[in-house]
Amino acid sequence: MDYYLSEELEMIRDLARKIATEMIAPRAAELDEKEEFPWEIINILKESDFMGVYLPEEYGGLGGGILELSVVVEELSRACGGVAVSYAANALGSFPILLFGTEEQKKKYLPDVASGEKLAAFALTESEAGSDAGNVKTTAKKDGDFYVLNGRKQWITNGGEADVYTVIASVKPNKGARGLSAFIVEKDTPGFSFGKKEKKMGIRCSSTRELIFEDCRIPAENLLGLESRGFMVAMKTLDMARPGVAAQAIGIAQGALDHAIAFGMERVQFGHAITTYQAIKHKIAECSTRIEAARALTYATAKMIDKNEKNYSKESAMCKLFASDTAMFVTTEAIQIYGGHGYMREYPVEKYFRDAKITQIYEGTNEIQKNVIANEALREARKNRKKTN
Ligand code: COS
Repeated sequence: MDYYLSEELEMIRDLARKIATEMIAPRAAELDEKEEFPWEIINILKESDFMGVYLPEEYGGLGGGILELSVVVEELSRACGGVAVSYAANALGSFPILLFGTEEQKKKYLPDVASGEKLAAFALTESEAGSDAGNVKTTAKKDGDFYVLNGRKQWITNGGEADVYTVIASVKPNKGARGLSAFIVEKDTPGFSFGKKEKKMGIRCSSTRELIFEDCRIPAENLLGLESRGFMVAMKTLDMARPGVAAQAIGIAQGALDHAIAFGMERVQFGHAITTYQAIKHKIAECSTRIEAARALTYATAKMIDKNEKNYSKESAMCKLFASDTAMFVTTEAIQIYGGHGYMREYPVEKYFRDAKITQIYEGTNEIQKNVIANEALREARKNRKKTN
C-alpha cells in the first residue's frame, strides 16, 4: 500500500531497508545467540545520521518526527527486533528532554543524542511499579543545589550502554503518582551503578539492566519539568513512544511473513508448492491484511503526533495494542507455514516469534493499553454528551 510518503522519507526508508538487509539480517542470529549489544550496527546508524532522525534540526537532528522514527524502526525490525529496540529506546530516553526540557537542557543533551555520540535510556519501571507506574519507590531528596537519589530501577532497555538516563523518582514519597519528578542522570555520576544484564526470551542482543542509585547526587538543574509533575512527564513520554513499539511489531510481523512466503513458495508437498493451497493462501491473506491495518493506524497516529495534537493517548495505545497483537498472530502463523522447520533454530521465524512477544508487554501491557483506550473513549463520550445537552 502506498502511504504517499515524502520523497525525503522514502529515501530514509530505502536506506534503512538497505542497512537492515545487508548489515543487520546476516548478523541477527549470531547477535541473538551471543546476546551481544549491537554496537557495530548502532555505529552504522550513527554514521547514517539515523540516531537523530526524529529530532529538530536546531538540536542537530534531521528535522523529522515520529513518522520518520517509526519508518526507520519498522525497517530495522524486519531484520532484527533486538537491534530495533536498542535504537528505539534511545529515542524513548530522549523524549522527556524533548518534551519537557528547558532550552538549556535541550542544548546540552539533544545534540549528542542526535549525533549518536551519546545513547539515551528511560527509567520508570521498578519491582513494584510495572503497570502501576505511579508506585515508584526510588526517592530524590533535595539537598541544597542537589537531589540525592536512592533506589533501584528494573528492566531498563539500554541500561549500562546508555550515557544519559531520564529517571522518574519520588520527591514526596507519601504522595504516590503526584509526588514524582523526572530527572536527567549521567552515566558516570558517583553513586550510580548497574545490575547484571538480564537473560531474555527475545530481543536478546538488546541490553536490559537494573539501575542502582546509592546516595547519587545530581545537580538540581537536572530536574526535568516541574517538581511533582514527573508522572505526567512519564505518561506523555509513553504516549509519544508507543507508536515506536507498534512500528517494531509491524516490522517483526512483516519480516516473519516475508520469510514464510519465500519458504512456502519453495516447499513442495503433495507435488506442489504449499503456497498453491488455500489453507496457506488464507494465512497469507489474513496476515497481510492485519499488517497493513496496523501500519495504517500507526502512521496515522505518528502524523497526529507530528502535527502537535494535544492529546493522542488513545490513538497511541490503539496502534501499540493492535500492532503487537498482529505481530504475535503473524509470527505464530509464519511458524505454522514453515511447519516443523519453523520450530528449528536453524530457520529464522522462531526468533521473530520470540521477539514479537515483548511488544505485547513493554511500554505498557496490552491490558493497560485497553484501559487507556476505554478511559479516553468514555471521556470523549462524556464531553460530547455535555456539548449536546
Ligand atoms: N497524559 C497526561 N496526563 C496523564 C496521562 C497522560 N497520558 N495519563 C494519566 N495522566 C494524569 C491523570 O490525568 C492524573 O492527573 P491528576 O493527578 O491531575 O488527576 C494523573 O496522571 C494520574 O492518572 P491516573 O489516576 O489515571 O493514574 P493511574 O495510577 O491510575 O495509572 C496508568 C494510569 C495505568 C495508565 C499508568 O500507570 C500506566 O500507563 N501504566 C503503565 C506504565 C507503563 O507503560 N510501563 C512501561 C514501562 S516504561 S518503558
